[in-house]
Amino acid sequence: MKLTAAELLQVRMPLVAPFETSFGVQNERDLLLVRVELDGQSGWGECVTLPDPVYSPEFNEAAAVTIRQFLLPSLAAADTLTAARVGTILAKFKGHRMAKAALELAVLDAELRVAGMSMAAYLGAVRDRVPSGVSVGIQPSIPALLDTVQGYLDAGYLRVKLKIKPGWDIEPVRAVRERFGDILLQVDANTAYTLADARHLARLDEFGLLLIEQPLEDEDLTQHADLARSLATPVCLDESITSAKVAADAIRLGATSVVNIKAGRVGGYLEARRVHDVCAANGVPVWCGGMLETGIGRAANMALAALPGFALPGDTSASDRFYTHDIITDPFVLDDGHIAVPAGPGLGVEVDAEALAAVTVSREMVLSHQV
Ligand code: NPG
Repeated sequence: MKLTAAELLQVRMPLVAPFETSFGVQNERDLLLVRVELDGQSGWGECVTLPDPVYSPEFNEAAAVTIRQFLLPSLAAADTLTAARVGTILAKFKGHRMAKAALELAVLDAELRVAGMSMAAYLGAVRDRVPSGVSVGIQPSIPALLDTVQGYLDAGYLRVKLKIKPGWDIEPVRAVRERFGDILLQVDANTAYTLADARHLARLDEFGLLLIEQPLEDEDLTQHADLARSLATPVCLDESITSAKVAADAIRLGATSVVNIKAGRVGGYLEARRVHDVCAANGVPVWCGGMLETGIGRAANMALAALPGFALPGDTSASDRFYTHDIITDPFVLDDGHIAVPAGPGLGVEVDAEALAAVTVSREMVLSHQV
């Protein structure tokens, strides 16, 4: 197949409530969508960058430039384009994994729609529904936190992840554990601590958490290994794991005993599957992370989370966890704590043109040539 057209969209989706992490508060989700045409067949991809480089070095404007100036021209020059070739074609460009992942997903969607195959089947999914967890941002107070968690448990979420940072860690976790008893509970620090906090973080051990996610800086693999030795709570890496190779290194070092897989962070769903495979080969359980995706990225995450190694509920929540109006015709809903994995061709979801237009800030044809 040949890339015949590509479009870049900036969208701004209002969030149902502010989402606060150790790197800031989001009131809306600004992100990029890409639509490609392969021999005339449309495919959609989502770029999970944020407006600022606070979670990873990538950010929206940089991703747009990278896609326009480097990535799309290279893909357009390929005579035979398939998702499996995207990574190799783009390998000469360093980094920019989220931008690459968005394009690979769009190509894969188009390719699978032509083939009549679902993304779940393509990746090797073994389930038709996935257990759903929810990520709870830093709240203004402990009573507000308890109310928020109560709401999610009432909705049926099977696992709760609390965002933590220095000053908002031991007491919120204690309060949730005391109020809600034996729920599946984990915490996410988004790199907010240093190894000097090891004794403080060990105070979380008494709460029987599933894991503590990314306590230290992205590059601190050895320090995560040191920290892991001083905690009973399992350490799970997110930001640090940028490829299957890094996952293998982190496991070997003892820096991580559980892995959060996000396709954007590792350069695409095919590399995400390789991370899954490396972890499975080492007996390391994985779960699917989330980046406040629209229905497009969410559909792809559900397919990924249906692979056999995804042993823990992921941040694979329903569309209404973040958005009143998703941009797909059938938003993801929670059913008995689970979300159905799309079974139709490609992503298996359809973009709702009107809903998309309502949140589109700009839309530009980046590539359109005669074949
Ligand atoms: O359910 O989509 C979701 C959000 C899960 O907490 C979540 N994501 O650090 O994992 C994270 C965090 C995040 C969101 C990070 C957006 C970066 C951007």
